[in-house]
Amino acid sequence: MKVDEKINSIIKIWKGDITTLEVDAIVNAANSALRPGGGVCGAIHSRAGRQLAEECRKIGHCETGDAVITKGYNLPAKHVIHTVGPTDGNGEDLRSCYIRCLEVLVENNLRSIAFNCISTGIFGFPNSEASHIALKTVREWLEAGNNKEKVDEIIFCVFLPIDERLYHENVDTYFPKN
Ligand code: AR6
Repeated sequence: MKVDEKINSIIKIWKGDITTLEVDAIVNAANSALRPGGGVCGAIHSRAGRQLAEECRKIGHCETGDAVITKGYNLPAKHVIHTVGPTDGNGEDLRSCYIRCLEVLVENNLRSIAFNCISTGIFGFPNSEASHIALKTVREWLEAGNNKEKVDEIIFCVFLPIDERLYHENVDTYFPKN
């Protein structure tokens, strides 16, 4: 993987609560019925307020590996991009979540996004493999076409110490500095 300073300036690893981030869009690790659940989904819905659940109810459904966008309501983030990760450890579906979130971001003329570690909580995807898929997929997406000109900031929001460690260990493989 070659060094690309422009790409490196776009990505960040940040540890903490995704509901506090002032970005164009935060990613929700949703369920296919788009109902308020537990984990990061529960945290996003409680901070956003009841209107978020109402907009999700109108949308109704999201397939595994796909993504849909709503407003952010009471969140500091302007929008929420809801993606449904795999429940069965399917890496292609997890890869698709990252790609669809980025596609939905740029289709809506938005330029900053924060991902959580999709599927690695309640859905049980192995943390290490998930971190490689997240970093590799985002790198490949940024390399494609002129995608790196279309976004300003992509944050990998890690919440657990294990993910903080894995992302810091693996980031240089996909985003080498020199
Ligand atoms: N900020 C950032 N990351 C968080 C936060 C937070 N406030 N809270 C948890 N995480 P999970 P899944 C991390 O379980 O595995 C829900 O019920 C968490 O540590 O939220 O995709 C949905 O409705 C983990 O790293 O999502 C679905 O039914 C990551 O977020 C199902 O759970 C994802 O863990 C989705 O399960």
